Amino acid sequence: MNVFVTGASAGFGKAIVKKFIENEHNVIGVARRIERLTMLKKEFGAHFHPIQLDICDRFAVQAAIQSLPAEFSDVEVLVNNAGLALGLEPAQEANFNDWQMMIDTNITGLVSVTHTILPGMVKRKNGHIINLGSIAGTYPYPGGNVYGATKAFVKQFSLNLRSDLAGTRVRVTDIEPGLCGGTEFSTVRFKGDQAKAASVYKNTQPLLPNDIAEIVFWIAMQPKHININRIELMPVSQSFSALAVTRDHH
Ligand code: 8X3
Repeated sequence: MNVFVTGASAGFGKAIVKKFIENEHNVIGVARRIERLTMLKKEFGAHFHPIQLDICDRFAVQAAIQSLPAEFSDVEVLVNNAGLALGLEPAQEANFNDWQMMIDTNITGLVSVTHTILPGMVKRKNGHIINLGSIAGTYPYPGGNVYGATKAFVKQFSLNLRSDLAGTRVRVTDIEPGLCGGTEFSTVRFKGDQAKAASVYKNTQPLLPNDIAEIVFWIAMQPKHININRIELMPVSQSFSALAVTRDHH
């Protein structure tokens, strides 16, 4: 099977690549950082095809996918994993460039890769798009503003794709994880502030990239007549809290 993974060089992406390679599939791994891709190529060998690419560059996405070597060109599983959160400030204090970057990557990048790969899947009557959403796309939290909204887009886009793809045999799944450690997610969100990033996971046992990779693989390995629409998971140490009530003091 040919599996196309964005954000392949670290975190969930790297774990997903590893899982499929270990199970003797071919993986096309997309990432921006060439030195990391080179290391992955050394680690994974002939079954791994690295592409250095920023998924925000729509024309580069099209060119790269159109020029895939023949043995990698029929993509059966697309894992739209690349994405990021930037900042946790309330909306009125947020940096607009952070918002733009999240929209560019989590929405525009994801739809541009999907738009390029999907027609081939439909033509071959064989394909599975697995999107990485988030619990943030369902549950609002302070500072989640645009990040959560991009993940709500991913969720609804996934469900809407299913509507359009009725009768094509192409499957679509949205995976919605909660607190997950062992990735660059929080370091990126807090712009390299390691202490702040670490505090997110302090005294908890978060989900780990391998947990996500196992689930992605399980979803992709379901018999062809089964579509997992959405799957939401959290570590046991994460749960829900009450709605906020503001009280006036006279
Ligand atoms: C990552 C989970 O809780 O940081 O999407 O939004 S959370």
